[in-house]
Amino acid sequence: MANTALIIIDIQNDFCPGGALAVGEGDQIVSAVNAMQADFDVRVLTQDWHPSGHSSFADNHAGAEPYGLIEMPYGPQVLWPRHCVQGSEGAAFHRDLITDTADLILRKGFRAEIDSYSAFFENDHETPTGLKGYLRERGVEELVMVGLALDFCVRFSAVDAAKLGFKVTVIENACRAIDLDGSLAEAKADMANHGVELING
Ligand code: VGL
Ligand code: ZN
Repeated sequence: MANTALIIIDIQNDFCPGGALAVGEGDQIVSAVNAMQADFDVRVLTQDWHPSGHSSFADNHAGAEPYGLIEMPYGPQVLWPRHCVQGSEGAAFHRDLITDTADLILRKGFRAEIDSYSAFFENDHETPTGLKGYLRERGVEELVMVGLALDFCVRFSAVDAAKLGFKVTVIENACRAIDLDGSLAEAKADMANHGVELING
């Protein structure tokens, strides 16, 4: 699949059982994701990668609790437990994930003042990560996405990609969701509205 890239989102220890922001069964997608990798010519891994003072961490806001909302200059932001701190074991990829054959590892969320769910734009929906240019320069037109979490980083990556004109398919059984206050249903509707195909692979 020469013009198709596999985008593997945030399969990191902190999003797996035992991690700081564990997604239920997050580790159970690893073998399915590994099995898919050889079918793609272009393989991109993303890595949530926050400095210690990151504004999405509840403990950087006096009196705030994880999973609350705050207003940021770019809009509402969920406050998360401290996770995926740059260089920490929690930020490392799950140990069984095949990473050696990745063409690109894209890190995101590295600016303290802004979160970045999407692999394409930070949460202001404006600041680019550079991934669009990378894929376009390599002639990629179609994307298959898998990873964590379906209702946050996979959702926003898929919707942004569709808006940019890529044909996007999300493999639901190779994703797991956080499902915070109806976020999974909202994510599915948002993806469908933007022409993202959600299928079981
Ligand atoms: C994610 C919340 C905070 C994700 C990252 O990878 O879905 N969710 N940071
Ligand atoms: Zn994060």
